[in-house]
Amino acid sequence: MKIQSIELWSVPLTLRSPFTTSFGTYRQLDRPFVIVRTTDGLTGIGEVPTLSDPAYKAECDPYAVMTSLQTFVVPAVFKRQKQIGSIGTVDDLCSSYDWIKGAGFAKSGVEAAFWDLEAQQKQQPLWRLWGGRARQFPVGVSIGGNTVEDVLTRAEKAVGLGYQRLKVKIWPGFDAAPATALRQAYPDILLQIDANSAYTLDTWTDLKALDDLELLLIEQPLFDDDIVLHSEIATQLQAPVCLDESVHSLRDAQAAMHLWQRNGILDRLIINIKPPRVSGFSEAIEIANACNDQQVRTWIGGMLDSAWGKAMNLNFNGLDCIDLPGDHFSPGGPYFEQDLTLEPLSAPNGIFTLTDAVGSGVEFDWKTFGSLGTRVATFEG
Ligand code: OSB
Ligand code: MG
Repeated sequence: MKIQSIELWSVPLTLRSPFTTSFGTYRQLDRPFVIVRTTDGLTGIGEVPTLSDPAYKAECDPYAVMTSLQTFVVPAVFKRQKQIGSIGTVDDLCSSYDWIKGAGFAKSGVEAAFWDLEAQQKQQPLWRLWGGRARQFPVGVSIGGNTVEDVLTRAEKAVGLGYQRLKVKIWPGFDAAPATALRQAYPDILLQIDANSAYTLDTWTDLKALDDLELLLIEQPLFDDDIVLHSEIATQLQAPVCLDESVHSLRDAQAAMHLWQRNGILDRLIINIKPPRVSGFSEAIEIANACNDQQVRTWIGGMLDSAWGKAMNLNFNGLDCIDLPGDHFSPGGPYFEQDLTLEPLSAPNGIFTLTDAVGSGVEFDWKTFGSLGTRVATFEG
């Protein structure tokens, strides 16, 4: 594959309803997109699902991502192409920028565009390139409300649309109330909570009060960069502890497995795999397989991605080793006022079915992309 150009775009997407987490409320998100054009006329599209600021994690904001892409990542790819003539595989691509520490979100956008290109070149769906199958699987939703009433309204919509797994955002002072209300309203639903690292060593014990709600998991209660302390508090909670923010790589996932194993609770470790948080799909697939080898359950997290990003993640769920429903849909219809695929994604009765369509399985809406977005930079080989 010979790259002709790489364009960086910024696309503002407006949420249909605000999304609240322990670290803030989002209404509009500026999304970097990486558009890779090859000399033989193919175009690959990679979304970087940034949030507005680095409150979720370092380098998950559009400013850091654009700076990394423009200054280091994209130049490294062209430098490698100059050295070896072409970027034949995703491995070639990743090795061109492996030396850059961090910048996982930025790298994941370039990698996503390359997978899209490879799928077109081989005329295959992404799930097949990734060793999956045309699976049917249940999907979940994430509820980012800021009052119990708001949470219940969103949940009611989600359950009405057939979704069978609910995740609710919590924080100190807003945990038992929303979780208990959801459990009372839906006694049999798969229910999980996500703290986005809002608790400390003084406050995490509040979560023990939720242990009789039969939670599927408790996601990232402690610090965004911590694995060790999570492995310690996990011994004192009945619900499995799920890591999100603190897993950046296969090595981090292995470290977590080591610690949970040492504490004799490996069956209570769950890992949320988000491709952009781990630099892209190739690392994400390695994590999924490594967890599966040790019977550690995994699921695919979202970042309020556009339908383009969600479609790619749904292909990743084609891997048999992904165990639990992912954050692939919003609770009440589409996330955004204007989205970036021609057809909206749909999961009748909460079940998504992968097809044989080439690439992500959906058509990118170039018209909406062009009307909302701005081209920030163009690099040529
Ligand atoms: O921790 O999973 C998270 C959204 C923004 C930041 C962090 C998270 C989330 C979600 C989004 O829960 C879920 C989705 O994309 O559907
Ligand atoms: Mg999370």
